Amino acid sequence: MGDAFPVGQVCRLHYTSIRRATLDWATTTKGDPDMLTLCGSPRSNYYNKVKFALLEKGVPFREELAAIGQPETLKESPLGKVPFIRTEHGALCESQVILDYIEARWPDPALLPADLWAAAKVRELTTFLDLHLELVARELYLQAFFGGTVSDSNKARVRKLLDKHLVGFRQLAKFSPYVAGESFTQADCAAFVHLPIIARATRAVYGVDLLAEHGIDWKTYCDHVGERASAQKVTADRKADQARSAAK
Ligand SMILES: N[C@@H](CCC(=O)N[C@@H](CS)C(=O)NCC(=O)O)C(=O)O
Repeated sequence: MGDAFPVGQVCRLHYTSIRRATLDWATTTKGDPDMLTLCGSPRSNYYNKVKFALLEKGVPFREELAAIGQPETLKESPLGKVPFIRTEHGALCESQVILDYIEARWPDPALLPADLWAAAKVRELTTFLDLHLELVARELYLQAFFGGTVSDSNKARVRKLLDKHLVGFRQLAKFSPYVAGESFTQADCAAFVHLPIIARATRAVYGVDLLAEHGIDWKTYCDHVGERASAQKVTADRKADQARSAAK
């Protein structure tokens, strides 16, 4: 995934300018892609978390661009956030809720262990990644990626939180080789898309990659996960979307 991963930046530029439009590729050939539409942008890390899971599971789906906070998006995602999915039952937002729905509806291949305790441990890790790492680091994106400024007091507050939360994450994460252990799980769908952007944001704002400082070798991990065909598609689609936007 490397350094060229300005998801936050591209999200912002993109979402203020795009129109809703159906992307012209059907991402899988198994089943009917009309069953599920993934809405948002290939430049959103949460969108890519869901897309990664759909691709891993071979679930047929379509993709549709949806802009943050726009009236059309608010009709289906009440906080105007992406991603959301559209199914024959209606719309559903929140990436982890979506992953759990997908897991229940299309159980094979499983992205959660059959063992209830092991599955809960995977969810614990995903919660750390989404809530305690990414959501906290997100406060830095304005300065890291958008040319804005984060106040010194907010920088200090976020750093204190990240230092605490990264110790906790390190305690839970296995990286052996997957984030929850020997098997690829939902937690990898989150880790693969979140860790690089958190590293970039902290490096941009604090001059240091806080993940690396806490002994988290996210690059080796992402290189390994990035060998999967589904990860390569997520990355390639993100880059293509960024290139399309830059060319406008
Ligand atoms: N908790 C949400 C977070 C999604 C999220 O924050 N998406 C970003 C795009 S990467 C967004 O929509 N931001 C706009 C906002 O927060 O208003 C999820 O897991 O789906």
